Amino acid sequence: RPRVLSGIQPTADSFHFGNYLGALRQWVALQDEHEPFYMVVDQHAITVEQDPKVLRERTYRSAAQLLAMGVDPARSALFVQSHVPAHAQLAWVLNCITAFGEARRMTQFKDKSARQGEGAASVGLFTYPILQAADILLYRPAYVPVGEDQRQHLELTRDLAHRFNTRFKKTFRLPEPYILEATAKIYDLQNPTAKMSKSASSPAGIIDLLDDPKVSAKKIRSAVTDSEAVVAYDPAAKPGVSNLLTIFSALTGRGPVEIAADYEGRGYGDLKGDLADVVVDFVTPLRDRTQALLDDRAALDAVLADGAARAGEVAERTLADVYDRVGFVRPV
Ligand code: AQP
Repeated sequence: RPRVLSGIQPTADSFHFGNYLGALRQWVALQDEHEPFYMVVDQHAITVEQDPKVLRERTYRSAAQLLAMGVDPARSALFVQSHVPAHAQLAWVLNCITAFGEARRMTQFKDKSARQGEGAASVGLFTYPILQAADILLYRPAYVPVGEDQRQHLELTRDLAHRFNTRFKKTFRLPEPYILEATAKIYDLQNPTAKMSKSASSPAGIIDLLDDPKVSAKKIRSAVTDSEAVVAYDPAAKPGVSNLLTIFSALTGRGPVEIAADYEGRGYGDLKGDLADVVVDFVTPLRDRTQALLDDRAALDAVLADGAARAGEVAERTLADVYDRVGFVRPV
């Protein structure tokens, strides 16, 4: 079975619909035919300041949400990044084969550092894509399921893998991004040309999976649309309505154009009301399952320990090859 790998940051109390539809849903779907490694990337989280107590809690909440949405520890190694030291170790080697200018071109760094002023951004935020390359390459995966915003980082990962393979010896597999076109980018409800984002969206623009379902329903009913009052799927001309149709489609398995046709001669209010019901039906059991999982920390710890042991075994082997190939003396 081909391997897949992906990660998510524990930087919020809840994942949002962008995370879920852009990436996490694919994590669950890929389990049948693949060998997955899925991780909560706490080391990425600290590239911006975190409260230690909150970070620890969010790491558990992240793991619980993943299990609640269907990540199955029998088929997937689910682990916390800092539990597998090989990630940081390989990142150092990759740092040393990355050109400064190459790292500088990463648009996510430009966006995120611009918010705090480039001079104040951490060096960790700057080298984040290189740690991400290490996360991926250690497992030699075929695919990396992510949202569109990660495409550039995946390109860097492939460049670094190719460079290492040519400079030393073939060690890494060049991974392919696994990005589903229809849900590659979910937009902010209040600003439907910007991505739904933990750090950039206003609370009204983002639907959290663990929000009170009544609050999520209200946010959908207040989503920004346009003044045309015609329900149609046209992302360029009607980004707000199309985003709602994309979410509706992803949760029901019906096409966005087909859904739009149901609303012929009706207004946006009807579409929003029905979508709100669909979202409430989806998040209500997910919330309950997450809470039940969070109530048994020992069981969560056990899942994560098992995942780290399985991941660590694979990662250590790759790291040993890398250390050997760059010329490090083997410890006796
Ligand atoms: N709006 C989105 N549409 C589709 N996919 C998305 N992803 C994030 N936002 C959207 C995907 O979610 C996965 C987890 O990403 P992450 O842990 O790196 O989270 P993130 O990028 O920090 O999440 P945000 O909300 O985008 O936070 P900001 O804006 O603060 O960085 C990834 O696969 C990502 O593509």
